[in-house]
Amino acid sequence: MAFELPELPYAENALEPYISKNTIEFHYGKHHRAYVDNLNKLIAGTEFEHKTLEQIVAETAGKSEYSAVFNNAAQAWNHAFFWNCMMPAGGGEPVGELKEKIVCDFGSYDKFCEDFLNAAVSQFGSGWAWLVEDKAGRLSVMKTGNADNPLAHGLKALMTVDVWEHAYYLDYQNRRVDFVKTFITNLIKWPG
Ligand code: MN3
Repeated sequence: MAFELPELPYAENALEPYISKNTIEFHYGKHHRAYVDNLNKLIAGTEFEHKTLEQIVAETAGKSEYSAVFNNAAQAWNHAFFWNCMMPAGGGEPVGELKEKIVCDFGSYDKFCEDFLNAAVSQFGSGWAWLVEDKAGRLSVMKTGNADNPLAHGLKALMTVDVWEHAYYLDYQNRRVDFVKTFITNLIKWPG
């Protein structure tokens, strides 16, 4: 049974003017699709064929002999998660319990934004910035390179931004900082 490209939770132009339809067409339609297609080719007839994406990521993380499977499985998971971390007219502070936990663990929502922006901008080369929760329920910000993600480190991902150049270059060129600031202010969809 092969993995399928999950449907986008909104139209390809729904995040304009912050992320263009052109970017989504390439990012979702080409890049995300390629990770899913490559994974299906890599796992056909192997022990991973009937496992979930989460299982494949956990079981191949850090194992060099499975690096291609890990990279494509993790990127398939990361992108499916990322699309659901954004919505039209999103952005701004979360509410309720998540807001309270952010204030408790970061000191303030503004401090969280500062830490998240710093992680996203300082990730050298391709990767991701994340809001994660550890097994004790404590929140923190992390950055990962390439396909790496919190699942591979036993952490729960709550929110992420893709900082591979393909995520922003058509709209923001080299201005990753402007893309991430816009993501925080206008695009985030908080969990729950
Ligand atoms: Mn991407």
